Amino acid sequence: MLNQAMRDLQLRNQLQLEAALDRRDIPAALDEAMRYALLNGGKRLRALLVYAAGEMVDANTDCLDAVAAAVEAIHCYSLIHDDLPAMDDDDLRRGQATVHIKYDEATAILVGDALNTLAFEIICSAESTLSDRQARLISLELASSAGAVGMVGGQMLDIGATQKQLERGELENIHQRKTGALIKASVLCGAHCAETLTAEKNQSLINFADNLGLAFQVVDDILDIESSTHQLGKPSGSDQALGKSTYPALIGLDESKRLAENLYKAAIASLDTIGDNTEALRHLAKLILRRDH
Ligand code: GRG
Repeated sequence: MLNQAMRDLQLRNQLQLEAALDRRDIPAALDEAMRYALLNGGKRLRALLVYAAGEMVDANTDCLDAVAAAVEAIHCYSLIHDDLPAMDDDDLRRGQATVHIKYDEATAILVGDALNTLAFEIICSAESTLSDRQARLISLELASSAGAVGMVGGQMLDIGATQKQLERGELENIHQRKTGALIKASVLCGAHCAETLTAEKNQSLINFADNLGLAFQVVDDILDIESSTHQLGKPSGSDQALGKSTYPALIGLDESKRLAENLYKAAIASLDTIGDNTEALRHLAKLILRRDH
């Protein structure tokens, strides 16, 4: 389903991440583990969302490169910490041993910390492509979506909800924060790379990203049941094994599929009000809905 342009952007993002590590004098053991985690696979969907939102506003590609690399660094950190024994305790990610299995827990914690801060170094050192205002806006968006109000807060709620029966609103709140927030930030930060969006179009983009972010997590819940460990590159069925609250557990598999479809349609309807240059965002939204891993 990925077209050639998207494969090119995945590669571009990979090279940007590699260059960000190459440019820094990182202690050898940390450098090796960061490369192991960051440069080995991943669908790079968040980077693709950055480029797609940037295409919509005709943004400068160098600016998008920095934002896409930053977003993937934060995402990778979150996966490494999520896999730790104190959290989901997983031993497989992106088809390979998780960082704490390959190395050790201390290394995994430090790789996560280093990737999280690397993201902001990348944004703040891109002075030739980002204005100070853009760097501030993008840093704020990334920090708030990844931090206590967003992803970290969602993870905390998720841990607290283990083995509990949640109301639908509570589950939506967790999913929006834990996964939706960074997906939304990817779209909005891509658009921040140009300053051409009207307030009305910006709101439509927010609506698109909110719906897409939630759709992503609903699909993830479904895949955890329907896909194999081999397809996912991480253990399938782990949500149920860990007593996690998911949409299929709460509303059933068929209703979850209908919900994902409806969220996708709502996302696309928001793009309809934006108009031009939204093809890449539409394509990615469909990819997120129809993905099998
Ligand atoms: C530890 C602060 C902290 C947060 C963790 C993101 C997250 C919060 C937990 C990950 C748990 C998980 C598997 C959630 C499902 C949604 C998700 C983020 C899936 C992984 O994203 P993909 O499918 O992964 O885009 P790739 O490997 O393709 O980049």
